[in-house]
Amino acid sequence: MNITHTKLQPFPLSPPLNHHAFLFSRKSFPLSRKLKHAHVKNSPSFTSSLYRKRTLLSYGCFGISRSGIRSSISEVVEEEKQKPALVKRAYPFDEIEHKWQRYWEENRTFRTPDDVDTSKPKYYVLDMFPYPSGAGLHVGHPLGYTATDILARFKRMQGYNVLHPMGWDAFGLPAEQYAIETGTHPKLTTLRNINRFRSQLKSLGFSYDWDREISTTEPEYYKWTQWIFLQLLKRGLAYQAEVPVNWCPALGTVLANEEVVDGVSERGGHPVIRKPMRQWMLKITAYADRLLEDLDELDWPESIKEMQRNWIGRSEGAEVEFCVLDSDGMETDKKITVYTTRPDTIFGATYLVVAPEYTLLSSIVSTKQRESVEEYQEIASRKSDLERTELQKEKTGVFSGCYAKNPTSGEPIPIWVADYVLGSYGTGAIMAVPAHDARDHEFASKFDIPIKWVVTPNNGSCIESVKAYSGEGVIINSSNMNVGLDINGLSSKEAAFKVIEWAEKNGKGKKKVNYKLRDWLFARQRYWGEPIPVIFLEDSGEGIPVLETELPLTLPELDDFTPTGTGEPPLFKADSWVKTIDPSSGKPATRETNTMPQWAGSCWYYLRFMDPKNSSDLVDKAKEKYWSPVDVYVGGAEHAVLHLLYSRFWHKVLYDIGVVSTKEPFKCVINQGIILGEVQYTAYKDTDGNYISADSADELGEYLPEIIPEERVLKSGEHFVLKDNPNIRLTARAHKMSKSRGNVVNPDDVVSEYGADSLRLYEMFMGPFRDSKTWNTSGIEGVHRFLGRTWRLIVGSPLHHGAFRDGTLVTDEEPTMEQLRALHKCIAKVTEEIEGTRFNTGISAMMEFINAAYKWDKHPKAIIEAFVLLLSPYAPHMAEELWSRLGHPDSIAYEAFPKADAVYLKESTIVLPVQINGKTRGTIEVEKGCSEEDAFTLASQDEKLSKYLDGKPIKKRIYVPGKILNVILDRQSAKAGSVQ
Ligand code: ANZ
Repeated sequence: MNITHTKLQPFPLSPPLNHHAFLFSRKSFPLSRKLKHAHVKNSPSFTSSLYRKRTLLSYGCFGISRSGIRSSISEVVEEEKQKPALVKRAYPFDEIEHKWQRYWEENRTFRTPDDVDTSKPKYYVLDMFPYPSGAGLHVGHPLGYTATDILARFKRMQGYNVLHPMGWDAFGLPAEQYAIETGTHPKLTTLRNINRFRSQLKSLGFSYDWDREISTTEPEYYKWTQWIFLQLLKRGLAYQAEVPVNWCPALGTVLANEEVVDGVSERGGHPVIRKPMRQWMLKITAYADRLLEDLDELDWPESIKEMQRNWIGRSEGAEVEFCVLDSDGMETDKKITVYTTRPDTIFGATYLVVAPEYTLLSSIVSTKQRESVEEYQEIASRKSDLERTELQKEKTGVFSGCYAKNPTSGEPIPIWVADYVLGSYGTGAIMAVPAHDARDHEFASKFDIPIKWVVTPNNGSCIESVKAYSGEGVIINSSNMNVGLDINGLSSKEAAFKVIEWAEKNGKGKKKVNYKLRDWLFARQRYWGEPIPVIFLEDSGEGIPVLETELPLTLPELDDFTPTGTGEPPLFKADSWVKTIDPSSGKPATRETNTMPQWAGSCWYYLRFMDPKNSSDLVDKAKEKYWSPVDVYVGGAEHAVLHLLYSRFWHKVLYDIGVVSTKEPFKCVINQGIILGEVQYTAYKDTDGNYISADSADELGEYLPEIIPEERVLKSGEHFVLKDNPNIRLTARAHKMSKSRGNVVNPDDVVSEYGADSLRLYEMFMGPFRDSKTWNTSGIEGVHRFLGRTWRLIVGSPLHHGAFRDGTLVTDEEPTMEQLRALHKCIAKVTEEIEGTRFNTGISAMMEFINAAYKWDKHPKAIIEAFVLLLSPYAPHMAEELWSRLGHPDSIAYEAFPKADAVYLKESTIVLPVQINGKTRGTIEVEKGCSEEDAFTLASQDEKLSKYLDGKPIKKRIYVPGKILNVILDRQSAKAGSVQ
């Protein structure tokens, strides 16, 4: 196939976001007061039993009645006196966690076989795979990963075949920048980072099928990324165009949008200009309608769907031609076609604006204005689209020296050049209607251009004002019978329709649908990316796709990653790789030296997980059919648009060519909330060093802020104040975790301090999964205590030497009704909350259960086993250990998840008010269908009621089942009795 360098103008309107913005530093975990306390508690001088006592007592918050605690407090205090100090944690999580991680690894417990029994239902739960940054894992990662892990484990236990894989989105800028700075090959950096990420993830006990691990940087993987590119090329969906890029002359390189800050390079602060360069583009616009329509059927957050709709930005309007006039005011054969969504306002178009990069501009500009126009073009070339279109930005522009004719009014109107019109949208030219468009109004006012009012609000009020009226209404001042058009008195909608009809009839224009969506700029002038599989014949420059049989086209080794200085990508330096021969003609050729953007590899990785080792196909058809679509896809909201839109686009192309069987890749998408750093308290001081209360000044910015440690802070009502001076109010704010603020929490530190199960549980317990949440170290202590309590309930207290006994304390008794009720209530709640991804409230249910269980004398095995099963998706290490101690030789991972039995969920007792002589004296708890006799017996046994009834003669009893028991005493015979 031939590829020629065509000259096309589209380019993305908005800068691509940094795909995986997980570039957090690995900073040492800031020891909060609470954590330091934990260190004290861990010190050998602190006795085990004292710690246990503290832990038990501190569980007041879970509502335990002390009398119900199996080991009473007095026993604990006794133990405390007798035993040496050895135990240093709530339960031996470190031994347990390593042991079970090893077990899972050795037994490949979470391996999803290649040939699963497809008669069983499937569940594909996927995390947005990370960019393995040098900073290692951040506590934000495990939030989503724990949620998906709970879902994966839960579904396995419900009998589903579960696909729960993990991999690395490992091409990208940071590794390349690091290579430029240190000379370390990106391959090495990437491998090192991947190893670190993998071991961190394993230390959190996630049940990934590690046999399916993939990295976008592996040739076996990117062979298929390149293959997809060739399919796009075959279908005309990949093409080349001259598009403006960020060119930094001083650095001699093209910069990514994220490397340009305020018009200068992030590194070195050198000026950056927009310069047209040959680029690969993908025609995502060809799929705009389908990408829009198919959103409706997805179970995604409404906010993401709306963002995608806005990004695609479908608008309906018209293209209308304006004829360019010569210096004598005569019509020429040059035409300017504008795109407008308001054809109803056409009589009010008092000037035209063309973008500075408008291709026809140089052919219409007058000699007198040429110099100023070129100067203006040069300045505009340095601005980003975002800067140009900012509403608040003062409008700039220059007259082209030339006029066009308004086809409806017949009047000559000036043609201006202004950068608030973008070359990449619509036709790059607009009809400006200053009376009804705010930007046009501002521009016309500034440059003294006439403003003509053509729409009046429906109430007919006078509209001429200092501001544009941009609403719809009734058309005025819009009739010209010379051209056969009169829209006066029509509504905006009717008028728009009539203008389009008129334009189509008179060959002046047509109806037009436009999209904000731009074609996707699919080339980077970078080394660390997938090579684009195309060669160019040296003689003709003709582009030829690399044969599919030659894929993967591997990235050549390179020692020098620095820019070439000419704008050619670094791959240009790999001379022997670049120079090649076209296999079909035998002619000398050169390879494409641009690489693919980081988005490429992440567009289709979810498919490869279904069949990661397949060397002859991207994915086996039957496997794809079984596993597609992804049932739940969890990740950050920062990928709401680009990643999710690009992968939907590729998926649709793959659907069209029969590689995939579903129209959409991700059935349900969930965004986890952001984790903000621990709350920071700030006090403010004036220039004399005196504290100023935060509520006493409007503008705190003038004062000197001072971070106040938590131990110096007191909560006073809704506010926080200085402990030693409560008149001074502080500000309390949680900030995004960042290296510069020093509030980054490292999961490794939390794991070594409290264990992975505690971290998992804490991240789920922090608040609703989708909300942003504030990190709070004392919160981990809370869930850690809960796990410790669970452990001690089942295994018992530590022995005198600090170790825990083998086995458990469970008994073989039949469970009581009360126990069964508590258990089934917990099963129902935990199940419902996992299914609804409300993990925090699922944990509360388990905490309630443990509180209830502490009141029981005996803990039947049947009850405890079921609880351990419930706990296992959340705290899998502890659950495995307890399960094995309960006598089960196999992993808990595939045991059936308990089912709530409705019998135990019915509330069968009621509270019955008891009256004595018509006066309510107390209540009794009775079975729903309780007889009068039983109710009376219970009332007479009740401590409070018995004193009214004891030995007293009864005249009659009034009993309304389920409502009331009224006992009328016989006063007469009581009196008579007393006389006798
Ligand atoms: C005349 C007019 C009158 C307009 C009026 C608006 C209000 P959306 O909805 O975003 O598609 N426009 C067209 N091309 C443009 C470009 N390349 N750069 C900047 N602005 C451009 O917006 C379409 C409207 O935005 C068009 O309708 C055009 O201004 C402007 F009372 O035309 B309108």
